[in-house]
Amino acid sequence: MRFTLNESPRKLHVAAAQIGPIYENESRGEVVERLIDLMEEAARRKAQLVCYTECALSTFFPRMLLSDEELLKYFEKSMPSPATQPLFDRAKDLGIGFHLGYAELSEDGRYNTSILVDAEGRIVGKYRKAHIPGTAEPVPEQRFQHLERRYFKEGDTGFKVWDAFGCRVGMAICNDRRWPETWRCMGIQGVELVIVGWNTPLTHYRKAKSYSRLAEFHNKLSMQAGCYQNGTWAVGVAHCGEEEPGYILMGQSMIVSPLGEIVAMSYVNEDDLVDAVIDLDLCREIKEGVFNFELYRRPDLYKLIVQ
Ligand code: CDT
Repeated sequence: MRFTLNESPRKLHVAAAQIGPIYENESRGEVVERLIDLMEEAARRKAQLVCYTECALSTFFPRMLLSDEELLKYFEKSMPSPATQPLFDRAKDLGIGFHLGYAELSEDGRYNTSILVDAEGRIVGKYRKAHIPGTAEPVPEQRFQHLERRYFKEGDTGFKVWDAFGCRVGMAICNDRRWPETWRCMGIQGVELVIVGWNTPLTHYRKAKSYSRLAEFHNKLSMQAGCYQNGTWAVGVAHCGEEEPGYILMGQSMIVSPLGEIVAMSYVNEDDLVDAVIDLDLCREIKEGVFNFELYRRPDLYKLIVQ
């Protein structure tokens, strides 16, 4: 069937709920209140789905070397947890769906996790971060660490997609967005909306020599290429700002179209809401065109990728 723009388009109103600095002494309750404020603003704008970032409930603790006991306070043992129940309740009252990233403590270990919650408050999807960056041991010469490999196990869920919000939704977490395999695994399953939260410390980029000036460019490059090459929309959501003197997280929460264009982006490094009404049928123009996988992909030549 030929694709025609505006032929009974499927529309979804999405919002990226960017969160600014979360200080170490801020309680979980205070953070959840900030998230609810953003949700209420999303509802006022009539958004149907509000997306929060990676590990949205606390300061970005992987910068610190913590004991197992100290670590516990950053993790949720259940979802909804007592601290996040008010977020679930408010969402149900408002009839809005949401995406939330959090640090998960499960029986088989600690994961960097995200969930998708429908407008009735049901958890309809769960994803555990696959590409865990940083180190397991502190790097002595670094003032700020990135100890995700110490605190989180590598995710075991793979890249699934869910039929929700009238489309096919997938999730990825921060570093995952830089990997084409993340996008392609979801692309092959017909994804139409990818939700990604991030904590990207510019501190590391500043040390990264040749590409230190390119942090924001690499963010856009990954998001825009992932969308275009798989014909999908994406909502990218930052936890940003100066969390402690000298420790700065990148912003740039954005909504990207299947054509690879940024249609909305935050220009501040604090709590902010960026929203757009997206036309899901626009995905077809790419999926049935330049990236028609059935017609043009050559998986027989791609075996090296998984060997
Ligand atoms: N949270 C996360 O995955 N951050 C990484 C940067 C890690 S720098 C060691 C990112 O890809 O943005």
